[in-house]
Amino acid sequence: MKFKLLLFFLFVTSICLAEDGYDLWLRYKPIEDTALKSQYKELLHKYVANESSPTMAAAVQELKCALNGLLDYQITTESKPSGKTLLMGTPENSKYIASMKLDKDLQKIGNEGFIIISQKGNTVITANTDVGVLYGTFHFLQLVQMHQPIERLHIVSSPKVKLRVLNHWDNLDRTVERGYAGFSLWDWHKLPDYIDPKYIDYARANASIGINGTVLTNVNANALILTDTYIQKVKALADAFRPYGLKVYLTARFSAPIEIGGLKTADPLNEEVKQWWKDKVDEIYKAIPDFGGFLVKANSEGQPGPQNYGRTHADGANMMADAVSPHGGVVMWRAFVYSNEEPDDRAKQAYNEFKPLDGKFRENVIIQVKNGAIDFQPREPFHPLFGAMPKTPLMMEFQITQEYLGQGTHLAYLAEMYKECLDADTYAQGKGSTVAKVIDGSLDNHQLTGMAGVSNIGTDRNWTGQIFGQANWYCFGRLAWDHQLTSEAIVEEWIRMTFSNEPQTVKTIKNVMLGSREAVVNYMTPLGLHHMMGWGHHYGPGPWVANKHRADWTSVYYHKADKEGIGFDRTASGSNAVSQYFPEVAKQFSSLDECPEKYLLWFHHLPWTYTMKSGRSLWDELCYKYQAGVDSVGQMQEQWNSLQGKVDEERFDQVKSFLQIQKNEAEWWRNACLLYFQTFSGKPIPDDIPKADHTLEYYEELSFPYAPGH
Ligand code: GCW
Repeated sequence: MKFKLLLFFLFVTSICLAEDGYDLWLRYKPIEDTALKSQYKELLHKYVANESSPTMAAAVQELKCALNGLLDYQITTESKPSGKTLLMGTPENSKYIASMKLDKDLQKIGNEGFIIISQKGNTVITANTDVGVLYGTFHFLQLVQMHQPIERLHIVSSPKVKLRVLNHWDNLDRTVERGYAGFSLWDWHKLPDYIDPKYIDYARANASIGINGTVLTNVNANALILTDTYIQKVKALADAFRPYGLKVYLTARFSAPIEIGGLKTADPLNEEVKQWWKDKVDEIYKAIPDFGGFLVKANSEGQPGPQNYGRTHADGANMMADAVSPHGGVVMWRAFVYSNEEPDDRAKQAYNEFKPLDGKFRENVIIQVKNGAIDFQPREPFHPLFGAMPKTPLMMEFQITQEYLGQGTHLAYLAEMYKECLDADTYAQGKGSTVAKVIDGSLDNHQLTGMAGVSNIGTDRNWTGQIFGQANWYCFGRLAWDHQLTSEAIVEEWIRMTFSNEPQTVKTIKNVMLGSREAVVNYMTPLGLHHMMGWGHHYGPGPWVANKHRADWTSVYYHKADKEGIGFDRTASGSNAVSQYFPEVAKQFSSLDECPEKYLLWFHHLPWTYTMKSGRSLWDELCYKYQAGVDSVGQMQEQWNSLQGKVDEERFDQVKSFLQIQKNEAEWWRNACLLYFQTFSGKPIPDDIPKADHTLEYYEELSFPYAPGH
């Protein structure tokens, strides 16, 4: 009996302690250190704020909820500051703030930045706009969550890029293309009448990291989203998100005038077509006055576009831009274009297509370019378009969802990948012309700037399917706000808010996360290999994928392994893709001595016997890289296991199980790829690398017809 009681007690305790991840990094768990708690309490006793706007009300609500959790205390409102008061507002909505002479700082921060300053014993969170105050409030609460001192603050912060948007590849039937966290958050069938509380938490989470836009629908677009019925649903979401500074955008299917408009053509130069888009846009703005604009995938992977009518991407983009321009909207036009019919190297095609159009786009068009020239691979060199279109604003497109990085389970902290690209030097205007400077507009003096992240969010209780997926949503937002933050600084914030402030726990989780993306690169596509995943679903290894209806969707197109060697020659003797980079970069990538080994097989086809910097042959190095990836996952597991009892059971167990899946799959990648490449190299796999459990044929025959996200 006693035993049963004990079991019951243990069960109840573990339920109480369980955390399902829903709260993300906004957990607001009680601060246990009583001294710290009373320090905070002293300064956070009372607040003064004008709560008349929905955004100010949201900021105050967040403050109350957070302090209630963190300090177990209800902060009370006052009519005027009297020392040790938290003062929130703008010079417009607070006469106290207006009298504070903060003009110098306020002039620096634009429409969305914020100031947090200690003055006369009060703490002031201010901005030029209410949404700036909201961002400031979240930042302030982050400091408290991280147990930072708040007595003497002077923080002035503003975003480096203007459009900080999530791209949801969500379909109207609620499936999500390349989504591994359940179904789409948008419950279209119940909209507009039912506003799921999750929508509000989604908006809060985005606001907490400064994300200010969301493209609700898949770039492989469905024209129905532009019909009246759906516009009403989109309006309901826009209304729910508005207090949090989150604008909605939609993907526009280029052939919509035919599909839902009854026209015979979608030719962008046709007057009727132009009028149709104008009318459609007017209709949208009537319902949603702050609608953000359109994101368009055109003439890519079967999507319709201006080229169907012999027109250019500029013709198409400008036609839509003219429609949204009177309302202040923008068009984000994707440069992810390539065609099977085009004989040139796929890596060159976007540049070939877009570079000549530089300067031909309307002012409210921004070209959205993926970080690399192929497609969100675990590692790609930066896209040659960055820096190459000085007269056109370019925005970054990163993938947050892990289509090619282990999908729903693998732990891969992506700030490492984002930073690698942002910090890369294009040499467009000499040394120091980084991709980040192209993106933030400073290199070519553009005002319209942006960064998009393909969302990893779905209906799973913890939003992203795996807990560590949350870190990628988080770091995307933080880098869109400030690309100068280091990946390490961001990870520290996230860990402290998501798990714990306990130093050893922070250190251990950091160790698990910081090398995780490199581990994935090593066990999937080391040394510059790319595009070797399974057919269609992209889950698991498929270096043997060949003889399909599109050569550019096969793996052999990219690795070009043969008896002699492996790799894609993109130097002057091959496709000459290197020539699309500025000379300094082209020279580096072309030269075998200077090309970083991490990009070696991206740019060079080399013999299996080629001597690497380590002194090993290319074949041996490849084998050891795969093994290094597997070993890293083993180390991640060990580190994680040491956290048992230090992080809550539910999340501990999920991560533990997922790391085991990752380990098994890392071994699967290693075995499948090495056995396959061995058929060309003809060389032995070094003895100290564990033998594959199965034959190559076994791996080749595995099939996953129901892999999620496909
Ligand atoms: O990465 C590829 C994906 C497609 C996606 C496409 C794109 C939305 O496999 O699923 O389609 O890129 O970015 O348009």
